[in-house]
Amino acid sequence: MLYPRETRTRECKDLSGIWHFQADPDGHGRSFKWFSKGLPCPILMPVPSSYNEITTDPQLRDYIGDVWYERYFYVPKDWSDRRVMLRFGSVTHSGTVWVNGEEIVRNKGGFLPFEADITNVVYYGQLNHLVVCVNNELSWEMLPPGEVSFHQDADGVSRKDLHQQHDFFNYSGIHRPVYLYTTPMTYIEDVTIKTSFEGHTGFVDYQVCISQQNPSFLSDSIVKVFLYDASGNKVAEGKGEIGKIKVQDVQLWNPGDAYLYRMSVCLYDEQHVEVDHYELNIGIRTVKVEGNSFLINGRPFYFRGFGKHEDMDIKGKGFDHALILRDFYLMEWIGANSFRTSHYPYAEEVLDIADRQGIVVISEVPAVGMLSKAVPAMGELEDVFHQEKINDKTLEHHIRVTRDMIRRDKNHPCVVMWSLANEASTMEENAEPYFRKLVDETRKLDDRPLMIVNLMLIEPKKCRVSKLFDVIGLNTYFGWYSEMANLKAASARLEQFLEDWHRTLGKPLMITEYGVDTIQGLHRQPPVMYSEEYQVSFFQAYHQVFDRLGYLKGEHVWNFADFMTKEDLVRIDGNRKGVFTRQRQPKMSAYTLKERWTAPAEISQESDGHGGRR
Ligand code: GCB
Repeated sequence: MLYPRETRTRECKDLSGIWHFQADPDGHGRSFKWFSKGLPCPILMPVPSSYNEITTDPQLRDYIGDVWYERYFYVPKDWSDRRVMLRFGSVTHSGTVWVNGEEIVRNKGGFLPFEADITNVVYYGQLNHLVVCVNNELSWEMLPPGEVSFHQDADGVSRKDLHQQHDFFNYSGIHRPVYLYTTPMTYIEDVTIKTSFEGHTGFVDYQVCISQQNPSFLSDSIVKVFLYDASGNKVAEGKGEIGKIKVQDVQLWNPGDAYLYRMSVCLYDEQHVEVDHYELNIGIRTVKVEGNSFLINGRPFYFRGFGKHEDMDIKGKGFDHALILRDFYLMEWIGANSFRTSHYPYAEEVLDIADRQGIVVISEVPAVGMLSKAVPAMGELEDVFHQEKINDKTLEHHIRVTRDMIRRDKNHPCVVMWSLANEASTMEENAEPYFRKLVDETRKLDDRPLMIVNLMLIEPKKCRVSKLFDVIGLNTYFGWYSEMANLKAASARLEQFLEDWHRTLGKPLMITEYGVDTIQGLHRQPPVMYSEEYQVSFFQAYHQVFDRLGYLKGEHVWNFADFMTKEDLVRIDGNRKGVFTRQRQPKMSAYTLKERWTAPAEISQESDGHGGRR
């Protein structure tokens, strides 16, 4: 799916701003036709943003059910000869959209874009009425899974509760930008590229998909592709809908040293008049798992960085360029070279910046909480892969969101791997056919390595699923959820645990999570749990083990920054495992990581500046 961009033939209007908003606890909206009559008692709400913490209303913070958004917009008169599209970056978790009273699209899944063709629904040169009904309920047939129940309030009113297994707040609303954009009537629908190189020559295999609206036009149309270097010089070109272009003296996209070419795709009619034009940045690089190595451009890569969240004060999961850039500058400052989009695909704009900054990304689908416990490292697990919980419908949805994520992100050089689940109950018998089907379907779509992220409670011999994947992520909390306050015992457990996985699987392993809750400003010497000193000691203890073992492919700390969760005894105003506070200021441990991740002696020769660690 192409990101909406302005080009020579396309225009774009950002509908971000203040919209009308109304919660609908009694479910009146549909029966009273709010989609055509308008919202009866709206308040003001920013878009994009989560709605939960904008007002002071406690009911809205924890609200479960339908809410409605509304605004008016103009479509310029001169757009009447084009195709007009309405695109939502994400609506969490489900959305139904009406324009001028007509339903135009429904979407399920809160972390990927969806769009609708509204060419024939809008009034040109006049005001148009846009209404969106957003629902934040979860079920076992969605990702992340969840369950809605009802309770009676003291005032006798029945309200909905959401039971969720994942550890982040159920922020809801229109989270990412809403765009109105045009394409010509016959248009470039999709572009797919694959890159490679041999010696100093780069190759870009491309495939351009043209809309099927006008078959007679198609037979005579011509596609041309031009590649420009970073200084704007044309370096290569190709002709036809499918082709391979050669780039002499190629400059590769490397972690920490991003080089982007601009690809310009042009569609001409039989008179050689340009009909459509689209542009994207591409990076030429290869990714491969070979034996026990993770190779970028043929050289071993060691992941240093974080599991993150899209999360901030007030806006919740609302898109914010300032916050995104702050995070990238902090990652650069601390010496991180990568992050995982735990636990859902992030806004595509984040990937654009990672492409430009040379930060490596593991993109994850929202498959989190596919197990029976909220704080996963504690307690016994019950089976969830069965008819009443994770079933064929869940799998269908899982495959669909994986496909949508790949369709959106496939051309980003920063994305080097797909993570298909975080901490699923993979020791269950039924988990194996589920993940086998998912992996088979995913491999048909893209050849990037596939990762699964495992729960520390599951022993390697009992995991029925890891064998299907190329890279295994391990989430490890010895010294926090077990071996509490005993880092010696924690190190021993960690070492034993990793050795066990290494021996059993013989596949590349990386630590996808390790961390401890830490209250900024709480200092204790000797270190005690929740103090900044304990977080530092915990990282030091883990790093000694990682370095002693030497075979890990990476270390991703949990978490980049403190983030909001649902309320819980072990969640003090959210999850405090951040190395940075929620306001993006460093805790003590940030300096420990910075020292480790920026120390020149720590960069292995073998990886040639990729940031490898022996
Ligand atoms: C995990 C989960 C993550 C939690 C984290 C924690 O294993 O993957 O979503 O936030 O543990 O802090 O408990």
